[in-house]
Amino acid sequence: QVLGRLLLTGAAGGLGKVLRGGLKPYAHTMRVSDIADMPPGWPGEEIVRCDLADKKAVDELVQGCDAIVHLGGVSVERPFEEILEANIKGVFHIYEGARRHGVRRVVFASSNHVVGFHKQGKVLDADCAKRPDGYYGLSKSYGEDLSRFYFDRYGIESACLRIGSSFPEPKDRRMLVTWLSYADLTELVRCCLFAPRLGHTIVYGMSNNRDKWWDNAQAAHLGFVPRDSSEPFRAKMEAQPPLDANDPAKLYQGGAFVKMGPFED
Ligand code: NAI
Ligand code: 15L
Repeated sequence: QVLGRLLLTGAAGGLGKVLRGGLKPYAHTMRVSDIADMPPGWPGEEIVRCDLADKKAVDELVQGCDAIVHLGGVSVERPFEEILEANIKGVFHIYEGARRHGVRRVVFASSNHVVGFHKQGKVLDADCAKRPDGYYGLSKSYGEDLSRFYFDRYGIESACLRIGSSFPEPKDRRMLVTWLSYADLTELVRCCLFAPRLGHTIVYGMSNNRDKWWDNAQAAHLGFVPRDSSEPFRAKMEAQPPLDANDPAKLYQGGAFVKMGPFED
């Protein structure tokens, strides 16, 4: 299956670079966008510099696209004002553009930080209470609610990917549980783009790791089967000094994010 034109936001970022290559076989044209500079593309790519906080620019960006993979925004905990522009206004502009231009499907990069204040070891499903662990997690929680509204009101289908930790390798003990390999990320996004029925799906983005805090039973219709595992990195991660048992970064699923901020002027 191949889409006509796919919009990829956040294309200059870590995961954007991965999906810019990884999704290439699945779209005749890929419109890749970021506020940052990007290296020149290949035939079949359209490079558009765009600030997600600029409603008119995002409206033009979305026009003519058949589906959207929305990765763009601030990807770590930051002062609320920064998050408001890039993430909260940004995701609203994306969905408004989708509504206005008839885009029927969006894959939204949410985050495990929507549920970051649940205790480590507890197993969460798609219906668990949200417990955002900061302004960043709150912005992703807003994006999930917004996408639900656009599905209920306008029938725009979305997958909200509660991505764990997607990097070339896990970086610490927590990421032995939360790690999502780049290959599994690419496959997850592919499944979301082409599932016959997506509706509004919440799915946790994790590889087939030994220990699990998340249950994707409610996303079975995606047909996503993670192939990789963090296990080959276990010895290296367990050689790192352990955190104190009472450290909030050790107690909560969100790890160190739960103790970032507040940000004073
Ligand atoms: P990243 O920070 O490397 O990439 C984000 C991109 O968004 C950057 O290229 C940045 O320039 C762009 N951006 C920021 N503000 C913008 C604005 N106002 N307008 C347009 N573009 C803007 O982050 P990464 O790791 O690639 O993550 C991609 C997405 O996945 C993000 O939404 C992040 O929150 C989410 N995510 C990533 C995880 C990970 O482990 N890498 C885990 C959970 C969620
Ligand atoms: C995220 O949401 C961040 O974007 C990423 O940088 C990681 O810190 C990840 O979560 C994580 O929780 O490990």
